[in-house]
Amino acid sequence: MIELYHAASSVCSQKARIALAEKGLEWQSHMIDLGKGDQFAPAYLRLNPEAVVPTLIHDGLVIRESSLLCEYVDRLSATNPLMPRETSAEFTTRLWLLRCISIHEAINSVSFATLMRDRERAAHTAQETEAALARIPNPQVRAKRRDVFLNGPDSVYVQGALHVLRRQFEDMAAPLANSAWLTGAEYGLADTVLLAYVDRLDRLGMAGLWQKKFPAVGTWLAASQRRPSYARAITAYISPEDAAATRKIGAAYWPAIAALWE
Ligand SMILES: N[C@@H](CCC(=O)N[C@@H](CS)C(=O)NCC(=O)O)C(=O)O
Repeated sequence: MIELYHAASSVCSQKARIALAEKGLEWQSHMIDLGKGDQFAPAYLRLNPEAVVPTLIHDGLVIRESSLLCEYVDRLSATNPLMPRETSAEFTTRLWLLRCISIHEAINSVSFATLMRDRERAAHTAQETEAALARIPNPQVRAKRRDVFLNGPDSVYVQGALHVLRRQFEDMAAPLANSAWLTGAEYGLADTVLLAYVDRLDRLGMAGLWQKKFPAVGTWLAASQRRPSYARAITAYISPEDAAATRKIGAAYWPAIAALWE
């Protein structure tokens, strides 16, 4: 049996659900409410000591790290193989899997400096926010979260994020000039693991990051969003009200982000 501990709108959880949907696998859901602090429950910390989602359990094996988890899921069935067989495409994919760690951090920085910052301020006092930050196990993660909440788009973490994203879009746009998907004519694991990150920026109304300079990324995003896996793994978990609220907050921050991008 496949069990997935995940959160509704977390990008890494979306990634895991996309892979499961692409493979057509059945799985048992364990929802973790990150806002309520479910990730700090002792039983969950035993599975994932850094208090993050997703975590997958299969036949007693605990898999953390969403990219690794997607690769593992790909191996569970022969249906719709996602890892390319050809060596060069396989290693291009492997590089994207590694780069997802810094891409995740970039998306996390942009999200927490904008959307999550406003949500946090609306829902909690400064003291409550400090108490929540104190529960984050890694002091570096805690320091970053505090900085983006305090400085918003002026945070150095946002500048670092935009550096990573520019490289990501450049390196996506190059192959997409010649093929529909990142590793060729066939949809693959690189497409699977990058979708949720680009989609988050799209949902924040920040498509201006690629529209002018990297339009092929927009074409790829639209094609990815048309796949049935997108509706099952992402849209199904976000209410229209939540989607509208996300876009509204993102739009308010967009001029500050756009000024850093030019
Ligand atoms: N590199 C990890 C990152 C995991 C991660 O940071 N997940 C976020 C959600 S996307 C999380 O659980 N954050 C906990 C929190 O916000 O308290 C992965 O890809 O699985």
